[in-house]
Amino acid sequence: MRNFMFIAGSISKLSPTDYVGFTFFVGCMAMMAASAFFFLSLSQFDKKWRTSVLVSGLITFIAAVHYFYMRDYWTSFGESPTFFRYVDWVLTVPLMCLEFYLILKVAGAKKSLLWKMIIYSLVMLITGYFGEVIFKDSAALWGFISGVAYFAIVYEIWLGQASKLATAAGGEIYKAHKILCWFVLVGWAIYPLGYMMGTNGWYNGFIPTGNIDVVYNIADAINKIGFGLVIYSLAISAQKD
Ligand SMILES: *C/C=C(C)/C=C/C=C(C)/C=C/C1=C(C)CCCC1(C)C
Repeated sequence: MRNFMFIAGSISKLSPTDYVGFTFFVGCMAMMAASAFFFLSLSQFDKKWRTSVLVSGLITFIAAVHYFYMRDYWTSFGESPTFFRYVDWVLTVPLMCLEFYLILKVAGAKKSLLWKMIIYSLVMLITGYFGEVIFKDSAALWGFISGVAYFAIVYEIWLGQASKLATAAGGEIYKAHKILCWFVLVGWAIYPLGYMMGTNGWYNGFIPTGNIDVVYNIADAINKIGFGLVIYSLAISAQKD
């Protein structure tokens, strides 16, 4: 009994009134469930689609592990686990760029497209981290630079090379690409809103205040699981052709 109590005591407790901690907890469970779903579905796909679905599972799995630690960090210290958050993003966002490349490969996507998107995403995240953690006094400036990199990604997939490849591919690939484009334009736009809630800048007057972690947690669930499901449905429908 004593040992048990020791173990229970050493795991930081989630208070029933801690709604922020609750979103970390639910986020962790949702990411774990999604990973199991994607991994267990792998054997039904042929080689061509297996990699894409595998990457969907890796994205939610990496997030599940980070959410496990972020929940504990939040309940232990009552502070935003910003470092873990950005480590998670630096791993998962490039994997989401990889998903675009993987589905467009059949239409002749080149490695250079993949690298371009990965570099944009890293610039977006590293400058975001600078503004949120290291150079807080100039958060608005770093957020702006990050926003430019974000729009470079939006441009690339909606109007640039990636969009031309999707049009050339046509059919199910075109449809899936379009849905992923909407995720990036609308779902990813939640993040800069969270950033503006949590940092000081000219925007403070008209951005509602609230908990930044709740915003990021909701955005992660929508984007990581949603993205994976789009890839999963594409794999299902494309396999029938
Ligand atoms: C799974 C995690 C995802 C899809 C994370 C995406 C993160 C962003 C799109 C973050 C964007 C930001 C800006 C556009 C400006 C302010 C700083 C950031 C990093 C929050």
